[in-house]
Amino acid sequence: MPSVDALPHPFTFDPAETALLVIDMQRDFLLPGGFGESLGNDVSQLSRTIEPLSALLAAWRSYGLPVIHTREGHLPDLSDCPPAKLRKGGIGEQGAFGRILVRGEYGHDIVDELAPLEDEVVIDKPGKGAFYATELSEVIEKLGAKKLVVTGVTTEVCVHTTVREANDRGFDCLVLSDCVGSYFPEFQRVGLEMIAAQGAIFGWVADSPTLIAALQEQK
Ligand code: C5J
Repeated sequence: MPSVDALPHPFTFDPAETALLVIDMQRDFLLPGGFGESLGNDVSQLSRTIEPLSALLAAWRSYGLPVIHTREGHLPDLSDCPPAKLRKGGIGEQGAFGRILVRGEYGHDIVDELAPLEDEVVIDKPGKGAFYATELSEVIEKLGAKKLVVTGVTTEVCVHTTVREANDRGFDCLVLSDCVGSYFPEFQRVGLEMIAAQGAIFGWVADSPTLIAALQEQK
């Protein structure tokens, strides 16, 4: 069984029972001119994840392993958007890439480099966590996955919320430091430290070349 050199200790996994989760790699968050940048954020802190994530996807797919993508967003009538989230502004308003975080709009979709393949599941989620108000639990159960490799953006928001939700549901999660991103370098550093603290309080942390090497070694 592959073992990844991870923090706080090695992460061992059966590839046949592990799914790769790619969280919210959407144009609205990542592209210059999009929602994220309009809030004053440095999107290069997120876009640096695209290259390692592309390489990981290629490797993961080459073994025929399952990939699940998520997108944060809302129905066009915003009926699934909690009032408190709406009141903060932005959601549903016209942005550079269409209505912000609204399903079907250009900005809501995943960046071209990481486009899901036809047979890969895409989960549309109204919240920060990928389990809340989605079919993710059923999808994971159908795949027979017991562990998750987690990537995407942003580290301290949707990645953290999802990993915490997954941990509470009994899934061990390996978070890949170079394939998750925060607009804030300090949050990236501390966010990763929090995951692996106290003996993997809610997950493990490694980088993608280490995971790819572990996959190749078990060939
Ligand atoms: C945020 C996310 N940060 N995908 N969404 O609002 O982390």
